[in-house]
Amino acid sequence: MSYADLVLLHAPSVYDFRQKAILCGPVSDQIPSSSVFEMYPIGFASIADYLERAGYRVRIANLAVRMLNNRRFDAGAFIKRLRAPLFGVDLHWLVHAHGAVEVARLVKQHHPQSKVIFGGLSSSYFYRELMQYPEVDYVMRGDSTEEPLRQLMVCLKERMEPASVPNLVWRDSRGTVRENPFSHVPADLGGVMVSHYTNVVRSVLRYRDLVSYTPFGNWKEYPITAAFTCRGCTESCVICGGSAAAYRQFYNRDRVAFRSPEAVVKDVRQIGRFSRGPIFILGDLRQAGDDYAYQVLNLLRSSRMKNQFVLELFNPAPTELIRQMGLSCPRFCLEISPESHDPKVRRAAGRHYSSEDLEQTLGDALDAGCGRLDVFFMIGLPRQTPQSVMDNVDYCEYLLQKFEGDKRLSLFLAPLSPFLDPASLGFEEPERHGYHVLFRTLEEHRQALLSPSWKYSLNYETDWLTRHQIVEITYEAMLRLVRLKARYGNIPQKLAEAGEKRLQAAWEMTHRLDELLADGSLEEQLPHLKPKLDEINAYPASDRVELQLPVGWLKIRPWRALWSLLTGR
Ligand code: B12
Ligand code: SF4
Repeated sequence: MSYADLVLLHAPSVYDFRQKAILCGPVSDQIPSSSVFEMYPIGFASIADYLERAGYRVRIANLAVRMLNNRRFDAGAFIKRLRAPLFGVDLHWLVHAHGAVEVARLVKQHHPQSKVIFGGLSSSYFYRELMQYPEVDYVMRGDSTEEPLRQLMVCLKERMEPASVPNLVWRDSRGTVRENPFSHVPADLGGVMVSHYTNVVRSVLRYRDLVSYTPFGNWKEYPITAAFTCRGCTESCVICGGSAAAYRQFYNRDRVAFRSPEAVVKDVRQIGRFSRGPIFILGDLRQAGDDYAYQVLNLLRSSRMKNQFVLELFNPAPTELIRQMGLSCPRFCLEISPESHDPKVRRAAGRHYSSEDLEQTLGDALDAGCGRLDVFFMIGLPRQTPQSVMDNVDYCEYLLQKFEGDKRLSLFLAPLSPFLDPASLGFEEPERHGYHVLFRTLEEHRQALLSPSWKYSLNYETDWLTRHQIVEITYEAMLRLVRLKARYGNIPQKLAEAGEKRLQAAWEMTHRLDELLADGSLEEQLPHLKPKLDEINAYPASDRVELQLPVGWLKIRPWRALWSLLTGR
């Protein structure tokens, strides 16, 4: 197998998920990944692009997708065949706490001479604890690790101690853990993500390995991609580990760093060369001010791209901006997350706007010709009671009536799961926000992921909802919502039936697991339940199916991609 200077590995959430008997629950229904959380951070592509431009060879291997798509795929044997002095493992999302450390263990087992580096937001949060695992040599902190990594590559090549590499946590020759200053937090992102999508296409061809670069299980059927507008966030939602408050306190970022409108639209053009799938412009465009938002929209308009765009709003927007979205991105899909129908709950969760303003924006989006309008509500918020969750479903019906069952209106409700994010205000100031945090350490979260039911991996309760109530009300409310959508014709009857079947079977299984736990026979019975658990986990999540935008038959354009690589056009 060919040599690389750095191999970036993405682990599944639970390393041996194929052997384990776990009821996953609706933890990932609203993202393209499955409960294996097989999507790797886009930062991998950015790191690879930056280091390749500096003359290094970087290879990405999405082990999670490979394990998911091929039940016989042997991750250990695959890792054994790789050759590199440095292996990077992302622990960006805490849901990978189990898999990431196990993958590091495999790397050390097969390549004891190679170094292992961790990075991502969760690594940056748990860096001290991570350094206690013998399989972790380095942790690189922060949301912008491209340049510090380049400096580390130089040190490794020159056999120098990395004492001057910013953001790096490492062990010196006496085994003492050293924390270098966390000083590389750039405000200017001009030097990164210059050609990361083109670089991915080039690497797929170089290593003849599309699977390892595939972002999630069925990406070839549904090739959604994303263009990033920034690093950080201007908002401070209580449940979010990527909020302004979290970035300030844990990731040393005082201010959001924005990419220029030109850079964002350049990404979009790069994507258009190989994909006709939807493109998600991540982050509310108004974060950098209204001018920025209009500039991006104007550039998108002049790009004349045929791909469908997904845009997001953090709070209601003026009618004129939404009209502009419709003009620049015909059939655009708009996403907004009021979290709760109840303004008191919404405010307690950190979103300060009225339902009237929300409804005005929803109406404006439909009038502006949006192709779909996704509205997300959440379970597990401060001040939210079981009754409030059920009232939220009633509010969904009210919206369907108000907008006359408009088929473009898609309403979603899901639990905050499996974890309340570390670094979020809820996690850091639990009493203030009514949270009870059940696990604090990385190792506790690692073990929690192995629980037989998602109920026991939840790392929180609230003053208003126990874990048991979160699970019960989730199934009750989600079932009612599926039926409601079917009644209003917002989802096809068949999809509703499949969704209902999945929710009902999973709900019953949570009760069965509780009974077995209570009578002390869970451990003995679990292996017998595995086939049933696998079957339930494999039922299609109707929310995920509903979230997929229609794509034409020619979704990926491999020859066009190859041509543009060869010709630079
Ligand atoms: C965009 C986004 C997504 C996109 C991801 C697109 C992608 N492929 O990256 C989508 C919508 C799919 C998503 C999904 C999820 N997300 Co999200 N997401 C975000 C968001 C809004 C922005 C992240 C971002 O802009 N990154 C910028 C890119 C360029 O950087 P990056 O990928 O992070 O990589 C850099 C560094 O992190 C680091 N790095 C990363 N990996 C590695 C590895 C090594 C070895 C090194 C050295 C460095 C390194 O270096 C990179 C380059 O500098 C943040 C919130 C925020 N404001 O930050 C939440 C956030 C990261 N997501 C979060 C969560 C919880 C999730 C989900 C688990 C939610 C769920 N239950 O479904 C899923 C997981 C999906 C999966 N893996 O399958 C939490 C994470 C909290 C935590 N600590 O665990 C955050 C903080 C907030 C939130 N609640 O949404 N998410
Ligand atoms: S959840 Fe709130 S704080 Fe977190 S990234 Fe989204 S808007 Fe920002």
